[in-house]
Amino acid sequence: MTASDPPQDFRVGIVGAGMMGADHVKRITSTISGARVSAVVDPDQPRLASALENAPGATGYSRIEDALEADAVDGVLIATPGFLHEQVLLPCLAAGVPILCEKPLTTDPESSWRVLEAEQATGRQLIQVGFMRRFDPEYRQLRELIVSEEAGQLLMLRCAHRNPTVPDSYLQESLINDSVVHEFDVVPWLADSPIVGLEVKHTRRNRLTPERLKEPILVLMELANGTLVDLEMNVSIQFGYQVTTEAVFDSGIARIGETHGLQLWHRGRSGLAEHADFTTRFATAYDDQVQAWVDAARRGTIAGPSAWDGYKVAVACREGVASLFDGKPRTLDLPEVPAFYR
Ligand code: ISE
Repeated sequence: MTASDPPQDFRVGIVGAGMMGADHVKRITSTISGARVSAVVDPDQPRLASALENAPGATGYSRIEDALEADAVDGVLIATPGFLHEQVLLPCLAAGVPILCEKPLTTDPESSWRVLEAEQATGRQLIQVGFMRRFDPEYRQLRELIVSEEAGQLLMLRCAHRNPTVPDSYLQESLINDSVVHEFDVVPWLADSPIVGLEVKHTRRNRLTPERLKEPILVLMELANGTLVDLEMNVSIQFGYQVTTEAVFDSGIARIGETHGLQLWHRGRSGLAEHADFTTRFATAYDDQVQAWVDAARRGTIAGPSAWDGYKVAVACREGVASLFDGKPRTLDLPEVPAFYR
């Protein structure tokens, strides 16, 4: 290559062509600069074929090992269900490629620890975990406000995480592992203080929730700096998708995630349109996250939550699920952060 040659695009392999994987294929093809989808990996042939339609020039594989062996990718975006993450992460780490891994890192602390060990053996941080809320513009503004102490010290966070409905695959523990998992990452990041205790409480059951679920739930968290956090986790609320946070300070409050946009007065009512799901609510966050990852990966680094962050969340999820089922408060004990992640 000479100095006048255009820089090569970063070749991304997307593993998992379900809802999130297909969304990322479109995002990288149409919105992200400096990258293209070079491979899509999924054992399900119709799903693979449909994702490949949005990735001109990409090759389909049924196993990640084949894409790595063919030297078809410079980086990998993992969008399979969480229980498959470890088996995709390990060969990618062994091949030394940068990884953006959709949340969670893995589904339990033991497997997350194995991933940490494998990453440390490579000698550099290759994993960024896809906790995309850290890239949401309003979350970023709120974090800056907290850090600046413009309205005083942060005293409390009051969060709500509402889904209209959930798919059949969503089980009782998914309330924590699939949904509250986001708050377990973003709350300590916002407040710059780790979770030291948590408790899950049940309110009256929503009669519209599927038979297998008992929700909404209230999750209480205590942070090391004394901040208390409450979270309404609600997945059958029908009206739309909403994720809000109210921060209470010494001398003021701040709110993010409020419904906004075009207000319509019509047929005797006035209103704003609400999001139907997370792909639109967090579209900017997903775009910014993937762009930041691509740019950082090209420089040989990461630009977001690390595998250690993923491990901490796995520990919080284990305790959260335990409290979900027995209602008892839990304290969170973490091993010392390995020097590699300091
Ligand atoms: C889903 O998997 C997500 O990650 C969404 O962000 C979350 O709001 C939803 O509850 C989960 O099921």
